[in-house]
Amino acid sequence: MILIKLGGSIITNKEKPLTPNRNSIRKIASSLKNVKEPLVIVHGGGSFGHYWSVKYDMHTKPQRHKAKGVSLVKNSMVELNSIVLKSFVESGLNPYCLPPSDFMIGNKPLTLKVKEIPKIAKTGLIPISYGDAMWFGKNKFYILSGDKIIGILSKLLRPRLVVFVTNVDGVYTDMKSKRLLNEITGEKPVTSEVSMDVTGGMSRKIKEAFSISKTGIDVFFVNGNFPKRITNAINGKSFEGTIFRG
Ligand code: IP8
Repeated sequence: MILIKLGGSIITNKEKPLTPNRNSIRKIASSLKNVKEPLVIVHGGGSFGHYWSVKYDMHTKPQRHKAKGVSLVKNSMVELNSIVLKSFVESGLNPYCLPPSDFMIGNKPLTLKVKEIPKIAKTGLIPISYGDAMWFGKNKFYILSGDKIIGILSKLLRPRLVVFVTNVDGVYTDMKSKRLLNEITGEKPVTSEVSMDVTGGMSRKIKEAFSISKTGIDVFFVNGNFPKRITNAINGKSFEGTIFRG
């Protein structure tokens, strides 16, 4: 089984609130048609979920929040998820909507539910989950990042490999020289990034990728503007991007 994170940066236009990047979603979906292994996908919030999370000051820490904010964040993610689902159907794939509340309670995964996900993927359906505004309990809500979901699913399901798809070529040494790190084996790279994402952007991804790779799973970072790089990484061909060697 292969786990793919479609970052908000590639499936939405982060400069324009509530604007999907339909072209990228379609191109990625059609290239995934060539993957013969079961797939599980998680997508991020981009200019949908993050737009409202920033407006209503919602973060990953469970807190009391305005009902309006929770509602708008959640609805925007459902909307983005349906755009992704529709595009996958139009590309001849069989997506299966999987809200994180289906397999989480509070901020903990429901292991028995999570273990059913690969079984769904093996039937030819593609479970598609997403970062969301989640009920925590005790009148509190929190923002669950898609990257965090990737970490949870990797730990419990041990996919063959994980791919983070973003709108940049991979992990850079720094944003100034933009030198691409091809392979990361030892120390976690330090990034200096100012993020507009309430969940932490690239730093959060690197943190998750690093700890997944520490459990022996290869984690790739590729640019979704070139969907062939996704399939090349999956098929063990040479690809442009970054690998956190498992
Ligand atoms: O873009 C967060 O998911 P991410 C989604 O994967 C929301 O961090 C609701 C902001």
